[in-house]
Amino acid sequence: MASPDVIKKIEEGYAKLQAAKDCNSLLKKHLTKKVVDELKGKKTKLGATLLDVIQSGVANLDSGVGLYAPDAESYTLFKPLFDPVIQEYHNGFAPTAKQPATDLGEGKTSQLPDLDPEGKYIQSTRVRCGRSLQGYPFNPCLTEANYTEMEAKVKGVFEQITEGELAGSYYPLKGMTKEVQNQLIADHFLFKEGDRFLQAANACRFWPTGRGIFHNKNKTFLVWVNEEDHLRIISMQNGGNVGAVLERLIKGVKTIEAKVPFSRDDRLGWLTFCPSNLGTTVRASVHIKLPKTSARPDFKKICDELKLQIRGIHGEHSESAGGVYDISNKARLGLTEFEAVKQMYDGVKHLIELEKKAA
Ligand code: ADP
Ligand code: CIR
Repeated sequence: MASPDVIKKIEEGYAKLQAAKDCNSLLKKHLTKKVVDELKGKKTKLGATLLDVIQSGVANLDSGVGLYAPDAESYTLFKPLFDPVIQEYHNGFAPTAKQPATDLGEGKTSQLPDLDPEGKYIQSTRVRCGRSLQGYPFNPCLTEANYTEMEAKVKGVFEQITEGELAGSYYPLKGMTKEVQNQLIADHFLFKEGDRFLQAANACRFWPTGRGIFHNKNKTFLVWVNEEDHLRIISMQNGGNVGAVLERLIKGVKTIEAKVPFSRDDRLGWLTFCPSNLGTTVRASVHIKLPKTSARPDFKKICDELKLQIRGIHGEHSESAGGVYDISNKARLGLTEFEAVKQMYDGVKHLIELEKKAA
């Protein structure tokens, strides 16, 4: 049972959200009085409460989603809150729906030829997925010893990738110079530091312990360790060759998952800390310049209809710069990995056609 102090904070959080006229988060919408009363006393086996779930969105009223799952059990214990958020974020994925079996798109990448062979619009393409190590909860429930142990475990896996394009080195954040770290962030390879959404979710404890990045020589295959998720596996390169980027990601995911087991839920697919990443966990994106189309007042509406999400040049919660936008698939649950990438592919193809017509 949650303590009276925690219950009081949950009720204060609810009141703060209700009073915030400019707050449009999914948390605010779905954290009704009924849900608060039903869930405020509950606690998972690891001790997580509704307060742990909602505190990021309460502290950050500009959140789009606003909630996180401190552990896997939270998705079931706090279902009356998570289910409607999941349904709205992931294209209507119903409480009775089930994530399809994994299909990364092996043997199908030739269906994704270069979106911009003349290099007129797309600067770079990236596909990432998240994975959680079996046997460990998510950030707020991890101990310092857990972080160190998990890092050692995955470092051991990286050390076995010695041949071919994927071979590289692991660079822990601990000991990395600020200069190197900031350059990696500016070049879009490394996660940023001090994300206020993650901090308020209690996801940055013991930082930089256990955090780091593995990458190959060309920085086309990268793995983030213990940032938002235990692992973020990433493939990226300049230009618009989505098929080649996906092909490399498939190779990377298969190599890693052959050596370490990941948490998967029968209904929700691959488990992640943020409900927006469940299922495939795939975000396939391009950095693209569409001067005419992006200037249209209905640009966001066009992207919404194509099931695309617009982010800024430095990722989530950043602004566009120099007319470059990060355009990706929005939903990650209720479709296969290949379908998620294809959603971005088809949508961006359409946007490029619009741009050509407007010229
Ligand atoms: P995530 O994609 O893992 O959800 P972010 O939105 O914060 O997280 O993006 C992480 C980094 O990846 C940022 O630096 C962002 O600019 C970079 N990035 C995303 N898509 C692309 C792309 N297509 N090309 C180059 N960098 C990209
Ligand atoms: C928010 O609600 O805006 C942040 N908590 C981030 C939510 C979306 N995150 C994501 O897609 N990885």
